[in-house]
Amino acid sequence: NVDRSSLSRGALIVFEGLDRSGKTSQSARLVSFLKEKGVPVEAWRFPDRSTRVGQMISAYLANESQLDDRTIHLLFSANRWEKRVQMESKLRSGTSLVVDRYSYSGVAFSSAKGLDIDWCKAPEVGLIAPDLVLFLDVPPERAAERGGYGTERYEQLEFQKKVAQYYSMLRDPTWEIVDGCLTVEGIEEKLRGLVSECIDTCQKGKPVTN
Ligand code: DGP
Ligand code: NA
Ligand code: NA
Repeated sequence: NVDRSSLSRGALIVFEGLDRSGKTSQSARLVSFLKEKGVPVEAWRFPDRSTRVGQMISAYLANESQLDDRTIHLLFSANRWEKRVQMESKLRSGTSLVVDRYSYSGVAFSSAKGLDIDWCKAPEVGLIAPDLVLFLDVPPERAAERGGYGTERYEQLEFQKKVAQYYSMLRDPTWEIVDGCLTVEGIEEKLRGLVSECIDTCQKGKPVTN
């Protein structure tokens, strides 16, 4: 006898937003909530700095290395591609993934530097499509006030304003825009509702797509 529950797949849930929008803490809170409910789930993030490609990205972000804009764009993309097989097998085995940044960051941050948006999208084609994108919406000025930016390359107000403009061009029906200026608990509550619905739909047989 086949256990039907083992056939249901996990959901690919992606957090997007500007630096300091609260993605990292909200994704951690969401993962603990789902784990407590007994949902099989893992917290992922991109860039995944643990791989060799990820280490090159990390050095670039820390301004320890200089790379051509297209070169670093392709490294960020390669960092997602190198995790694709594992991502698909997790989802198919029933584990949901909550991912802090994905292709939308790839396109928004590189387009904000002036690269052609279609060129930026091309290497992302064929990666697994998210079931739900949770965009934490915080105006760049507000994000900048939050304990200040770190010292990484993109953490500057003028640049973040451009990133926000490109993000707004990338919205699609998988997106839910969540007001990132609400209280931590208010945001958490909204996210929980959106995610529970998404996980249900995936369990009921929504296919995994590229
Ligand atoms: P984080 O570890 O989430 O703080 O991300 C590091 C920085 O890199 C952050 O400023 C966002 C940026 N970033 C994330 N993914 C990509 C990507 O695919 N391409 C580019 N150009 N930047 C990215
Ligand atoms: Na950052
Ligand atoms: Na972050």
